[in-house]
Amino acid sequence: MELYTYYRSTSSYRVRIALALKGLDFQALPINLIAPQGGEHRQSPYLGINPQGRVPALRTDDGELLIQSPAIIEYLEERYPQVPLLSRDLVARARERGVAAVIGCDVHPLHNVSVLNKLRQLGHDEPQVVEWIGHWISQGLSTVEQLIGLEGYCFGAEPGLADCYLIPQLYAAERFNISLDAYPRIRRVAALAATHPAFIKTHPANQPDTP
Ligand SMILES: N[C@@H](CCC(=O)N[C@@H](CS)C(=O)NCC(=O)O)C(=O)O
Repeated sequence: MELYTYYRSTSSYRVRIALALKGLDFQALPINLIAPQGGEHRQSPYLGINPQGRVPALRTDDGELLIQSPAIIEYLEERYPQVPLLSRDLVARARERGVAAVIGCDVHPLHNVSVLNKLRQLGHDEPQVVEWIGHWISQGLSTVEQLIGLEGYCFGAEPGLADCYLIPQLYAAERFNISLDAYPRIRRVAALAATHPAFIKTHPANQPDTP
């Protein structure tokens, strides 16, 4: 498989974690979102891969191109069920997907590169942009703190879908200097992930395009 990725893209990071947890090999094809001549994601040939101009995109073993991290992760879960990311229990699965959706639908889209650039274009200065980011990430983490379990990863002894979303979001929180002091459960999950080979391998500091 080939993954179009950018080292600090949290959506790409989610897919990298899912692949690594499942023990699946892939070739990383870096797409530079902040290239000086304009992001590679907004230019040919990448627009031929993903007309939305965003990462990640996955080329499967069968040569099919997939976009959108939730769809890619669901594909991996269904195609390679051996190491499941979701519980068997229907209600538990819905809760795990709920945490993923808080982050993937309600937090990350609000601090995406293009959204922040639009705020700047509309005249918001950097302190306002920073306040915007902090507000939405803190609100999302506060929600997640109340949804996840009291021990282990988000939902138990093994990492799963919710962890694929949470750990990249924590990387973004750190980038934007957002304190995790108020979230002891989340800090516990972060500490566990920091020692897990799949999370170490997929961390933005360890990618082929890490500067
Ligand atoms: N919902 C999409 C979001 C993808 C996305 O927004 N990716 C970001 C990087 S994390 C991106 O490519 N941003 C480029 C831009 O906003 O111009 C997914 O989960 O794959």
